[in-house]
Amino acid sequence: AAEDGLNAWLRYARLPDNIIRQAEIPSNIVSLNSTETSPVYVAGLELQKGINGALGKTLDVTHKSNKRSSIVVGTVDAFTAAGGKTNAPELEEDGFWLDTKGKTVQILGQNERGALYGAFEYLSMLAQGNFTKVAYATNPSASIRWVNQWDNMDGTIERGYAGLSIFFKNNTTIANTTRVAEYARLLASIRINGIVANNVNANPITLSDENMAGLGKIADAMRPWGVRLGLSLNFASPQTLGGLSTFDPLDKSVITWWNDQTAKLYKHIPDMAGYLVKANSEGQPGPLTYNRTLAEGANLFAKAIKPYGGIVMFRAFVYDYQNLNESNWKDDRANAAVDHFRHLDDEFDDNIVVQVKYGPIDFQAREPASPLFAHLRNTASAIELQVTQEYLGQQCHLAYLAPLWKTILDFDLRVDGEKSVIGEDVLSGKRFNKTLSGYAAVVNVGQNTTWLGTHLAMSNLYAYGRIAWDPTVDEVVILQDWTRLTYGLNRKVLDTITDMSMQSWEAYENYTGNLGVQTLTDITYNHYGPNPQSMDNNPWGQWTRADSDSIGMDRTVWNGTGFSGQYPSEVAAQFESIETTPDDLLLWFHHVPYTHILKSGKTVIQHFYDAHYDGAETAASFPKKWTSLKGLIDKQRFEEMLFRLEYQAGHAIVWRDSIVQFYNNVSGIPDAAGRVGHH
Ligand code: GCW
Repeated sequence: AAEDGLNAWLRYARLPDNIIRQAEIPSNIVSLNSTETSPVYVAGLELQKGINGALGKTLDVTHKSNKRSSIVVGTVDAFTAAGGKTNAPELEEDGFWLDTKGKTVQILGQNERGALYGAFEYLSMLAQGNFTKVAYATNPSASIRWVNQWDNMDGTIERGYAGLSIFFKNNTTIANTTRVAEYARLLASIRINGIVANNVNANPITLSDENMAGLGKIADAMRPWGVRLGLSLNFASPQTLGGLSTFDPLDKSVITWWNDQTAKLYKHIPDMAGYLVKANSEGQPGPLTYNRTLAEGANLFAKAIKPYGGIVMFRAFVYDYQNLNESNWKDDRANAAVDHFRHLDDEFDDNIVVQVKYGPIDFQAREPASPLFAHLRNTASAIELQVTQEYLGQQCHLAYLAPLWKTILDFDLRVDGEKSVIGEDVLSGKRFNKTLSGYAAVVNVGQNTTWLGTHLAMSNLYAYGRIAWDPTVDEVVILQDWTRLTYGLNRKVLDTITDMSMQSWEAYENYTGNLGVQTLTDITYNHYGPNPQSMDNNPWGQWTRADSDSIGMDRTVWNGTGFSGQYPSEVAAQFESIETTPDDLLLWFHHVPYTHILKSGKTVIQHFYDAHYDGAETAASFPKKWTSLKGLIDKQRFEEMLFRLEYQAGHAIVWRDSIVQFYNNVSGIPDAAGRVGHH
């Protein structure tokens, strides 16, 4: 059972006989590369394993084209060099061609990684009992499709909810890389091509000689799966690790130090993907210490890594919490990213990618899209999503997040009055003609045999990969592919998991924080349970400005923090006015009385009350729905998930009661339905 968990959506469970009978599968597999560590080689083995599991057929794998009807996997170039004929069109990097129409199934990648992706695509079809004849090419929406782990060198994981690190322990790398390779296999199957394994709050000892060698082994374990390793850097390392007197990015000795470290790293990891840097944020060191710009800081690494073809992911999550003061009506952490980066758009080297959290604050249950995407016209950018449910129930609550991510990716920033949808236009690189751009997601899998700590949370990791490849694909389609691959083809299982998952994010928002006020969770410590008090007068700048009459952050230009003015004019005008701000972001942009009437016709306070009762009721329905699947899925997963859902239903009541009582006390306004308050 543990092994099933580790296989996640790559279980290849045996299909029912009546479905297997419909399958027409060639009798052998040809993998056009015989080097055991190559992606095409592992693709051959994966095809063998998957077909054996799902269809119960054992196919040989050979490495030379033959006359028989085969499943051929390889690059287009290798295929044509071996005399193969194909209708494959010109492909982009990592793209592939899948043709199941002929006697021979062609799985041909632009590169080896693409061929491997094609093999997984074919297997995904087979494992879902889908034997339709297809012939199509697919290319990624963006070249950067990475995950970030926030793993500490001591083996703990910052905001990790699934046990200890699979990469590090005792301040060094884990010698046994079995789990690392298994993770890389999962990532490859969703077309992720890079991973930063260590926390952005980076420990300088990551770069010790011993650790560099260990990182080399980690990269080796992932290479066959086409997943390249990147590393988070600590800006002060030249001083703290290197013993220099400074870490000034313009100092010659500092530049030399980083060049030397980079050269050493590339000896161990010849295909290292790049660096990730969190600078001058939440206590992390950075260039501002020396009055150098963030761009000067980023360019230091960009220049060091350029000769090796690496890139620098430079995080836009830069804010100075020591200078935030809630009594100043204009102070607003949401302004920080654009304030820091808007004037630097021409200053970054071309191998730098600014990595921007999806919203201006921090992975909240509801945020408007970061306006920074509209300002980075000449600088490559990537969006940062969070698979780990830091503010969204920490995998103890079911929350399928693709619908949340879509609110951002589908948002049209209207830059210069032109269509500028974040996913399909901006992150694809099309809108501003960029070659580098894409996606990063904080994932934080751990040693738990479910990877994320609980079974249904894995739909988020799966969905992330699918969306990074194509942000226009429907979130229900993704969810249902994942469900069939993970739980089989039973219709009731499919419908029930779809129903629960598709309600889950909205339910979570309902029983936590509504109308864009943020999650109302404990902000100072663990970001988990309800603590609306903590959402004001905290130094983190995550505020609601709740008092006895009114609530919300006034982020207008005319009277507030000016944040709405960071958007291009059409969007700015929409958010500037209460009338045109959607209800679900009202309190994000405006400070209003509790008695303010929403577009829905309810007052703000009554909406709070009703939404909390609705959300908790939805959560209460989950264990019942799940129970209806008894006997339709295996006992272990059934019981483990039921335990979580029952807990969630209870915790949703805790949330509901804490929040409604709090605002009832603060406002003194009774609940029209008489549920809240002292009776
Ligand atoms: O969401 C906050 C987290 C921190 C995290 C930080 C960041 C890694 O609470 O744990 O630090 O964001 O993204 O840098």
